[in-house]
Amino acid sequence: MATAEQDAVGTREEYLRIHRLMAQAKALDDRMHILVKQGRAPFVGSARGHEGIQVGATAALDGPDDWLVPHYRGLGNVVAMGLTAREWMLAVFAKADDPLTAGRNIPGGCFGYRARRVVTVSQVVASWLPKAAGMAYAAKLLGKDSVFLCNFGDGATSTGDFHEALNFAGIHQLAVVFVCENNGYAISVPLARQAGNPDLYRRAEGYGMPGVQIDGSDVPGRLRHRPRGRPASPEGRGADPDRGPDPPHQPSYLGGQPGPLPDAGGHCRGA
Ligand SMILES: Cc1ncc(C[n+]2csc(CCOP(=O)(O)OP(=O)(O)O)c2C)c(N)n1
Ligand SMILES: [Mg+2]
Repeated sequence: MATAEQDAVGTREEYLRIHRLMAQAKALDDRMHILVKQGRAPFVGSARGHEGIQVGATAALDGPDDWLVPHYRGLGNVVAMGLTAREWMLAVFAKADDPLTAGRNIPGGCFGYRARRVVTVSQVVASWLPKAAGMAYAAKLLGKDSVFLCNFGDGATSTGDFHEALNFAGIHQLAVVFVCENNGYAISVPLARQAGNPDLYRRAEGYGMPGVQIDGSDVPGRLRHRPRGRPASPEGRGADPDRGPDPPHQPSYLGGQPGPLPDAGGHCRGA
């Protein structure tokens, strides 16, 4: 899309880092498809087409107490949090040294990684959204300067958990960034069968939080919507004259469109 015409909002180093992370996530994801076809891996919840929105959003999560609350499709997110290819493969091949689940779960299905500030992800669609709001509430009560990045799909927006989480975050003005990765399908169910209004980002207003729609492949656009307007480095926090001071706590909602998955209809083998 019109990425090349966007004003640069990040530094050269930041763009290079993001590009490297996106390439790493894509390479790992491609390898997963190969391993599944070879019968050597049981499952891939593919992040294909989601690399931009996942890495772009996560790369802006730069505080020492910031946490990722990922989607089961969030390989790009966890790579951006520092997960290495070796660590991922230890999980895929169910090795005891697997730092995600000690080799006890389907790859990418249900895992957490405390050392990298990755909260445990679940396969139960949208169940992690209230968790993100609850953790942000705890952080607020404890006076912590934490931001929680919570990613989910378009199908998750038709669950009760979605409503409860955003409602709670809006009431308490919690530091959660809800990112909807809208790939147009919940397995085989198209968005038109999930939502009467396809502009999912507009729901944010109803919960008392700002909502924006962004092109999921537009990484500069993503950086423009950093969590709480944070600049790239901890040293630079609060120093950006264009963004003004950060509010202590404020939820926000990004309705991203990463572009359709090539095989969005097939979930378990290569979706
Ligand atoms: C509560 C619940 N209902 C149904 C399922 C089966 N299921 C797994 S993925 C999925 C679709 C989710 O779609 P979406 O939120 O758009 O995420 P995507 O997979 O497209 O990234 C469903 C219905 C589930 N895992 N959990
Ligand atoms: Mg979807």
